[in-house]
Amino acid sequence: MRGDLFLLDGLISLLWLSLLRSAHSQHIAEEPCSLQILIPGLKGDVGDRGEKGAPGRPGRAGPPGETGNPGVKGQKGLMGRHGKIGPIGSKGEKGDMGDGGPQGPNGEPGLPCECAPLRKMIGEMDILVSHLTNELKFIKNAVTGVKETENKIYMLVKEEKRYTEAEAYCQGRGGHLSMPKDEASNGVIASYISQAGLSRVFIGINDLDREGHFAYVDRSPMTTFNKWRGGEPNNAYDEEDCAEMVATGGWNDVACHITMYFVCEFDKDSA
Ligand SMILES: [Ca+2]
Ligand SMILES: [Ca+2]
Repeated sequence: MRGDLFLLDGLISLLWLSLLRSAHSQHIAEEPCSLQILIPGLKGDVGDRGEKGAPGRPGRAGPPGETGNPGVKGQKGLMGRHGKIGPIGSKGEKGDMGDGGPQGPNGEPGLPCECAPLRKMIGEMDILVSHLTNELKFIKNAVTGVKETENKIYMLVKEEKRYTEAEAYCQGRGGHLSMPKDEASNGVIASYISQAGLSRVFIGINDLDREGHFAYVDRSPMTTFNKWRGGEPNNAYDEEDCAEMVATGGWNDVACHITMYFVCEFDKDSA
């Protein structure tokens, strides 16, 4: 409104100025009322209300609120399931020995012992056990391998025995110490010795009956065949009445009381 009044004052001043000019020069302006006056029109009616604007941008996040009061504690839960069984613990130390208990009542009186027959029976059983043990060794030896020719079976016994014990051992099983009577049987026994990794064994030859006259242990005479090594038999120290075979197959007279492994022979007919 103040602006409008200001504009109106300006326009009135201009009008007066124009009237003064027309009084000075009438030849120029014969119709002074034809001057146009610029006055604003009346104010228009109020316009229609505009449409609703687009939603504004979201405001900034507000400051954090104050911490709330602590809640009431809940009720105790139900018991959980059993856990898995743990590993076995280490064994504890042995406890101290307990005190001895009270003495028990006396037993019933025993029957009078007839000990002599029992002792005899026990002694016989001991002998039987010993015999069976020896048989088992024999079978073990047999299982480990025997040698054979057309008529004989040879078995190396890896038990060190004296000559007479060795012969008794072989006789106890139906044979004799081996008695090589030809090249073939001598070779079989020799290969047996060398294959076993041995150097010597007793064989069934001796001059126990007559010094210097060797015969087989079954008292059969020696024929033309022999395998004495060079210089043997020499009856060394005047005590060599038995015989051994070395791995090469040669014979040597030796003392009968020394011990060594031996080879038994069995006839196939009686085996
Ligand atoms: Ca002799
Ligand atoms: Ca000798």
